[in-house]
Amino acid sequence: MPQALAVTAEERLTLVEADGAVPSDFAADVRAGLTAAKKRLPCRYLYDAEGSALFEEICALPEYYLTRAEQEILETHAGEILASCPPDAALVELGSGSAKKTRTIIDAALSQRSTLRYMPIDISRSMLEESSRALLADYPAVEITAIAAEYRAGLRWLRRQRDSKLVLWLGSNVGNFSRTEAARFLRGVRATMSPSDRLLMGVDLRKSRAVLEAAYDDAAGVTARFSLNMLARINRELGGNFDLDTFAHRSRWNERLGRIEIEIESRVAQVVRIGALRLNVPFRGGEKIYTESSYKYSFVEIERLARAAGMVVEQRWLDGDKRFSVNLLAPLSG
Ligand code: AVI
Repeated sequence: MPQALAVTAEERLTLVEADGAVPSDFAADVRAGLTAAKKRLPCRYLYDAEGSALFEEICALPEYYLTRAEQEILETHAGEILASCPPDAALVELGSGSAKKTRTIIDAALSQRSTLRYMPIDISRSMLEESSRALLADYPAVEITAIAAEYRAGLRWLRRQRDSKLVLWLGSNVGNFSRTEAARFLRGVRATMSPSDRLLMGVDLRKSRAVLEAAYDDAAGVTARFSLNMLARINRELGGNFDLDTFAHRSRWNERLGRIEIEIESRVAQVVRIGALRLNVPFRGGEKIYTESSYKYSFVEIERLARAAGMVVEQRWLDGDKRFSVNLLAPLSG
């Protein structure tokens, strides 16, 4: 009797390290940011293992409605979303992280077809491996090509692929880009798309100051710990001596610019030593380090962003409270 060929999870996983990525240089960026006249630290450094775990906690906080609202939309409309894409489309996910939300889309896809190719792109190789193995264990009909890369290198890799695709960019990750950077990045995504491909983008909406400021400064203080982890990371990796009790997390809604602005404020005048950089950083009492922007969008701003990237919003879905949007973007011809 011929033996059944069991395809193992290992055989369904391909890990690609996209080449040409410019490795980010934490030490150089910390030096540049903390010696600038207006101190700043890039938000991508919030996500070491500690920060990523804290971010997962943020997503479950009562005040941080974004994750639940997006999940509600995906659960309600996944079938409809997939019906708007080519039936054989591979699923590409930008910044896949733990890929929890992706399961909703995968479930819907597998209720319409027998196999699926999933291509997560994420900077964290360990997170990619972990989430891919978890998915493979649960979905025997899924094949994964996981790309360990920064967004830009990931897009270069994607340009060389021939599969038709639905690209997922969820979690309002677009919000951590300035509006100009977001348009530039989406032009890069557009360049990987053929006419029938689609981009599904989760975007947080403009809303009241009270709701927004609570979402970024929760009562349990998890967001504050997430923010201050940036300083803890400097202590761990660069031999800094930041005393976290002398710094405070601050977040504020800037209505004119449509963004939450997150800063870390030194409560006192002090000098912090960063051993590995042979650097003393003086702080005035009340002086701030700018760490993160989280842009919010109106419908018009989303449409403008899509246009600026050579795309058009084909469909849009909202959660019941109308706080969050999931948008299906199609490439404009030409
Ligand atoms: C990852 N990103 C979309 C989050 C946001 O809402 O801007 C990051 C975050 N920062 C503080 N809380 C959440």
